[in-house]
Amino acid sequence: ENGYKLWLRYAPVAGKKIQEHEETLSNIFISSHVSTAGVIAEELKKGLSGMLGITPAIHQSKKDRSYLRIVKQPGSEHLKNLGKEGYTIKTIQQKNNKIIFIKSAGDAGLVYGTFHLLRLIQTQQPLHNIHITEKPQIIFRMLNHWDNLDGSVERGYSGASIFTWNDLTKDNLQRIKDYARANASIGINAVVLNNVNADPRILRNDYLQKIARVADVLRPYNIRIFLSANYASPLPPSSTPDVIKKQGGIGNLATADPLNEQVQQWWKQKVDEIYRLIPDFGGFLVKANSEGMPGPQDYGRSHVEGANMLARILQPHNGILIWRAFVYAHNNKEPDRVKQSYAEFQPLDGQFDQNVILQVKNGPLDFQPLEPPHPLFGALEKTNLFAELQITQEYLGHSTYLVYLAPMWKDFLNFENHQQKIAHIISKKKTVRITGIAGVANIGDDENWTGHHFAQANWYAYGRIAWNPDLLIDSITNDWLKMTFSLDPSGNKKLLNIMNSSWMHFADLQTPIGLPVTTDPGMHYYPALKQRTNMYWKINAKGIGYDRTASGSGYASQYDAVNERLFNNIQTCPEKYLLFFHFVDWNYRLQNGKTLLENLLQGFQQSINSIDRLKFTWHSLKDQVDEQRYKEVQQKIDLQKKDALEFKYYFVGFLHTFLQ
Ligand code: BDP
Repeated sequence: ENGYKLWLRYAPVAGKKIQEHEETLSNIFISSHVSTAGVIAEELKKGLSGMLGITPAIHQSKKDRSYLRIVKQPGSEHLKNLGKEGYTIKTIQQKNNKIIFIKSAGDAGLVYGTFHLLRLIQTQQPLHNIHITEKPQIIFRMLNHWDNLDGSVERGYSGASIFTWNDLTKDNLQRIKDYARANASIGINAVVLNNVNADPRILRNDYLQKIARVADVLRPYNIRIFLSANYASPLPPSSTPDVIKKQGGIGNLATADPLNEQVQQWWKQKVDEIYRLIPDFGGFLVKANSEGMPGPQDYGRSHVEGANMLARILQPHNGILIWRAFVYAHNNKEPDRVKQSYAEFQPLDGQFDQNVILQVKNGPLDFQPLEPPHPLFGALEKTNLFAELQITQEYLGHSTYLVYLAPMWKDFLNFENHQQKIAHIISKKKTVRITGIAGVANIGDDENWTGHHFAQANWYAYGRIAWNPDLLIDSITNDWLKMTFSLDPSGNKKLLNIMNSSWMHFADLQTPIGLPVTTDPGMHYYPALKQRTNMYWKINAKGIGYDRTASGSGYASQYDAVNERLFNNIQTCPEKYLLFFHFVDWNYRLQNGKTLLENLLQGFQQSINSIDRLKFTWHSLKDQVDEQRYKEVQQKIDLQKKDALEFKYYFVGFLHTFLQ
């Protein structure tokens, strides 16, 4: 096996629990007028033949027999309350017949219900007495691809882009279809196809035509397409191609000023053109005035003016405008860069239009292995907010390290600010209409999609969490393990434990006690410490860290009063964030009674030990895993060990230069 099938392997399952339903699963009835009937039938055939060796008959009418019935009931009050994506699955016994119902008020809900039933079989759950009611907790469950038009992927570690714009053949479309199946199986319903550092050419008609073909493939799986738009698109093309991303557009105007009428007209025509080709187009994602990208501030206009202009043009089409809060403007005078985003956007609360969404990274710095949650969560009452997570392991060992990110995301979602858990801030509508979550994808054209076989788990877990941020991690991980491998229960348990602790062990090495940005400035992989001092943290003979308390940069005051107090005080600051918020003396004693230095060294060693345990465990599962995947994972583990050891030696050596 090469991993291409992801968690949709549909490997044979045996056992009485499933066998007693074979007749039911061999006869499928799908009610008429289900626009997704084709993909539902196709998936069931694939799944049931793989797992149970049966080829189900698809019936148009119901007779007196056992059936799997897939029924759309738009009129049912109960189903309407679950929305078009919600569904129920229920088994009933009618005379001698066992019937499994999947019901929804919408076509999408039936697709999700089908994947759920297949998952129950894959994970060998009993089917005789099920009564499931599901409804997504978050409206937009997105993937953000950072894919470029030339096929490269920014921060991608698993090959080239799967969106091959120069060569969109049938084969590529098949891969895109498999990508859609995988996404639908975990509830992802929206994808941004291109990099936030947007090449303006993506909005050219020739590209839009190709995108429309991709949209046709994704539509039956309930996935809407979004595009990253370059704010300078109305400008003429740049004459210097190497800076095409940052300067120049695809138009012929002299300005991209959002208050200019011609600019507005340009965007209106462009948006109309897009909707003619892709009637269910979702909208734009914009990175503006950050890291050199153009934006309204280039013309003396605010983020509000910039975003609302585009939002008003998308609004009649039911489109939304997602504006990123990740702003590092070169002209910002604030030395502590983590303060910029909140300072810029918190005062704008209430000024954005109703179809504008602010997309905020989980942390204030930049997708670090460990950093405190962004203080904007909970601080905006009248602004739609999407959380942006990173599935690709930019700062988390690329596709070389086995790092399972679900525990990190859970930690973020469980954090409370302004008396609310982030999981609820992003999922419960109070004063805003639109909820959402975005994950920067780790998908590429590698055979196994994600480079590391275990990185598939991050894509999987992200989708499940996006559907329901309150889900328990272990249930997600267990499902993934059972669907991805065919291990005995003790093998599953061993891997579950290793996966769950992998994030903290990684952080112990690369973000120890909350010290962020320890890697090189380009790749964000190899250790680089000297270059990272001053801007991100300080180090000298006395200690290490960054003082972000009231006596330092004052960043802690961007949180609510409870967190501010907690973080400001070295005694109460959670130790995992200690060096993020404080400059700490080498001899300061942590809760375990050991000094800061001792803790750092101990963490490094534990991190290395955890890789040894991983290696040992993986080896013990050799007989249970197919050869190709076994070997490929083993090779990754060896490389991880080597690179982690180097990281450790480098780090310890660096620290010693400051210690007498
Ligand atoms: C940083 C990445 C960079 C992205 C940027 C962003 O290093 O490649 O363009 O974030 O999110 O993490 O815009």
